[in-house]
Order: sequence, then structure tokens, then C-alpha cells
Amino acid sequence: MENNSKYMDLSPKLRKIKAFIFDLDGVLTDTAEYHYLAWKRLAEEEGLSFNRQDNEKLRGISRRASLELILQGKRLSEEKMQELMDRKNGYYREYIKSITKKDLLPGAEELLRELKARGYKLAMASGSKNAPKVVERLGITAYFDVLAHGGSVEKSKPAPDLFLHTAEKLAIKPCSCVVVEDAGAGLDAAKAAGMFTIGIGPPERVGAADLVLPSVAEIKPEALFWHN
Ligand code: B16
Ligand code: MG
Repeated sequence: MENNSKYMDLSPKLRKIKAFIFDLDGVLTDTAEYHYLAWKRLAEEEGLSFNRQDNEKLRGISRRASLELILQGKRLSEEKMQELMDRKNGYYREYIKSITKKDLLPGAEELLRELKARGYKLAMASGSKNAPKVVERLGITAYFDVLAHGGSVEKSKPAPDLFLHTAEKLAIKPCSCVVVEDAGAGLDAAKAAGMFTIGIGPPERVGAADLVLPSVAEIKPEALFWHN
């Protein structure tokens, strides 16, 4: 197969693979825009500066870590922090109400279907506490054996906890899992968990991954797993 040479060096690692663990935001759908609109609205109400460039830094990190970045060292009481996070989340939930299957990124559902047909276990491990709602709206819940999210563990990405929890639920060893991620924090988490990583996006952002691809549509199971 024409693409095989590209994956030759990786084949000892790929031969062990039994499960795919997907990140959600930025991999299967692009909710970053809704996170941006919700944080922007909050920032304007609070007189804080926030633009699209700042939003890029929030990719893959938790709601609290995002707020801390936006506050740029400004200290607030825990009560106020909670109120701001709840307000932003209320806006975000309003925006995600309009999500449908059409919001799946190109090739996402075809990939899930093909991996399932090839017998791989599939899981979602998103840092978002809203992930189950978004997955439901996208109409892809049934593909996943495990749905882990921001509420499943205490420590968020870049800690490995969410991915380790997911592998445990799948009953698959970490070294037999592939993580598909769009964020540096997510890749750090997956690597710390001892998993094979596919980075989706530009090399400046996901260059640390074992394999870097521009989109999920470029993950070709027949080329990756030709030896299985
Ligand atoms: P929530 P992922 C992450 O999702 C987002 O990339 C990140 O921007 C967001 O702050 C985080 O979820 C928490 O989301 O406020 O909905 O709990 O990329 O890990 O799927
Ligand atoms: Mg992401």
C-alpha cells in the first residue's frame, strides 16, 4: 500500500494497538469557537482583555486553568472564581444547544465506523465536563465503549490521570492505546500515560506527537494497521 513506508518505523508500536482514545474538542468537532465566544462574553462583562490568540492557549486545558490564564495572575475569592466559571459554562451550554451531526469534522464518523469494524475498542477522553452532552448531540455516543470527561478524574490534562482512567475502564494496557489529540496539554498527558500519540493540527502545536496529521480524515487505518 502506498502509505505504508511512512508508518514502517512505527510498526513495532502500532502492532500492539488495541484501542483508540479520542479527545473531543478540536479532534472530532470544533467547539473551540463556542468556548471562545463564551469566554469572550464573560471577559467583556468583567472588563478583562481576551482575544482569539489568547483562546488558542486554552486548547485542551480545564475550565479553571482557562480562567486563571484569562485573569493573568489577578487573585479572586473562590466564590467569585466559581461564579465566573459557572457563568461562562452557562453561555457555553447555550451555544452547544445548536450542535448537530453536521458539526462533526470531515472524516470523523467514517473513521469511528471503520475502527469499530476492525475490532478496535473506542473511547472518548475529553477534558470537558460537557463532553457527554456534545457527543450525544453529535449522534456518536454508540461508537464508544468508554466515555471519560472532565468530571471523571480530579487532575486534568496535562496530568495523565484521564487517559489512565480510560485505559483502566477499557481493560487495555496503556501501551496498547492510541490517543488522538489536538492540544499540547493533551499530548503531554497521553505521553505521561505511556500511550502512542497522534497529533491533529500544525507541527508547531502537535509536533511532540509520535505521528502528526492535519486532520482525523488523514488517519488511514488500512495504512497504519496493514500488518495486523
Ligand atoms: P468544559 P478537550 C477541553 O476539551 C477544551 O479543549 C478546553 O478548551 C476546555 O477548557 C476544556 O475542555 C474544559 O471544558 O469547560 O466544558 O468542562 O479538548 O479535552 O475535548
Ligand atoms: Mg482538544
